[in-house]
Amino acid sequence: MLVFIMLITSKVNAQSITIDGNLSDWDAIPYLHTNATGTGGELTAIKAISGAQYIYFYLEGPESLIFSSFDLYIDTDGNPASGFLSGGYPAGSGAELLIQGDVSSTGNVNIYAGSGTDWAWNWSTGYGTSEINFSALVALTGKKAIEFSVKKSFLGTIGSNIGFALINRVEWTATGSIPTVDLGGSYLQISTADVLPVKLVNFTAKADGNLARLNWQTASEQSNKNFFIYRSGDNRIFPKIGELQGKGTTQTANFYTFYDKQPLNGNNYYKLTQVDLDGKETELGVEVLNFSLSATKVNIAPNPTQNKTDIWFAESKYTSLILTGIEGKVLQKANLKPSENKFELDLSNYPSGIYFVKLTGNGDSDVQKIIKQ
Ligand SMILES: [Ca+2]
Ligand SMILES: [Ca+2]
Repeated sequence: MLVFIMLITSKVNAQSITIDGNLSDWDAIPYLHTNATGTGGELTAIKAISGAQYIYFYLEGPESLIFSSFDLYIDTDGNPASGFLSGGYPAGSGAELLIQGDVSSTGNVNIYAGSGTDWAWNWSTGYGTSEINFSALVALTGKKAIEFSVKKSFLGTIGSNIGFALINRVEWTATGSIPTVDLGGSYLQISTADVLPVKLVNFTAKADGNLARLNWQTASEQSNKNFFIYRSGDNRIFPKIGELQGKGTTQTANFYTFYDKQPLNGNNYYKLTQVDLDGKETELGVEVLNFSLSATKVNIAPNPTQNKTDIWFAESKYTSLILTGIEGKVLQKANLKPSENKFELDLSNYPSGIYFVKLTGNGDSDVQKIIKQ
C-alpha cells in the first residue's frame, strides 16, 4: 500500500492557527497534498498540521465548492493494517474513526468508531466545537477554502502519525475526495508531534524577597533569537518588561532566569514568549505570582517611571505624603486615610529628573527617591 508521509520538519508550527475564517494564518504552512487537475472532484488541495491539542486542517476547492456534508476517515494509530479494512472508501485503509455529517452544524456530525478489522462502527454524539470546529467556507481568488480543527484527545490514543482521507458529498452523492480514490485507498499522513520552535520543559515564577524570579528551561531551541517577558496585573494588559537572548538552534537543555525588580502588589501574570530569527513571536506560557510586598516597607512601582507610579505602604502607618523636587521645593501634598495603602502619583506635569516622596505619620517617616524618565 502506498502511504503518503510528510513529516513536518520545517519551522512552521500550529501555534498561530485560529479557526476563525481568516485563512492568512495558513500562508506559511505548505500544502500536504494537491490532487492532480480533474482527479479529485471538488476537493483540490489540503494542508494539515498538528498543534499541542488539535489537528488543524485547511481544505481547498473550486469557486463552486459546497462543503456541507463530508466523511473524514481517520487512521488514528497511523497503521493501515488495523481498523476498518473493507467496504466504503477507501477500502482497506485501516481507519479507526469516521467523522461524518454537516459541517454547518457540528451537532449534526456523527462519529463512528469501531474496533476489529471490519465495518464495526458505533454511532456516538455528545461533542461540540471544542472537539470539532469549522470555519465558514471562505471565497478566495478563483477558489474556496475552509479551515477546521479536531481535538487530539477526541481521537483517543493516537500514534506518532495519523492517516486521513476526506470525501465531500452533496445529498449523499460524492462530489470530491482527497486524496483521490484513484490512489488506491491510501491515506494522507501527518506527524502528530507538536512542532514548536522551543520545547519548554518548565516555567515558574516565585517570590525572592521583594523581587519576582522567573525560571524556565528549554529542552531544545530552533532559530530562537529572544525570549520576551510581559507582565500584567489583574487588568490583563501586558506591557513588556524585559527580554533575554535565546540560544539560536540547539538540542541541549538551557536554563534561564529573569528577575522582575518591581513586581506589582497582588497578582502578577508573567507571559513568556519566544521570537524567531525572522521575528515571529510565539507564546510559551503564562505564570501567575501573588506578591505581597512587605507590609512595613514603602514600595514604589514602576520606578523609574514615565508618568504615573504607585506608592505602596502599610495601612494606618502614615498620615501625609509630600512630593518634592531635587532642590527641595514642595510639589504635591496629600493626606492619607488610615484605610489607604496605596497612593497613585502622577508626575506627568513635571520634567524628567529626580524627585522625593516623603511619608509621615505617628512619629515615623520614610523618604523614597523616584526617577522620572
Ligand atoms: Ca484562521
Ligand atoms: Ca489503523
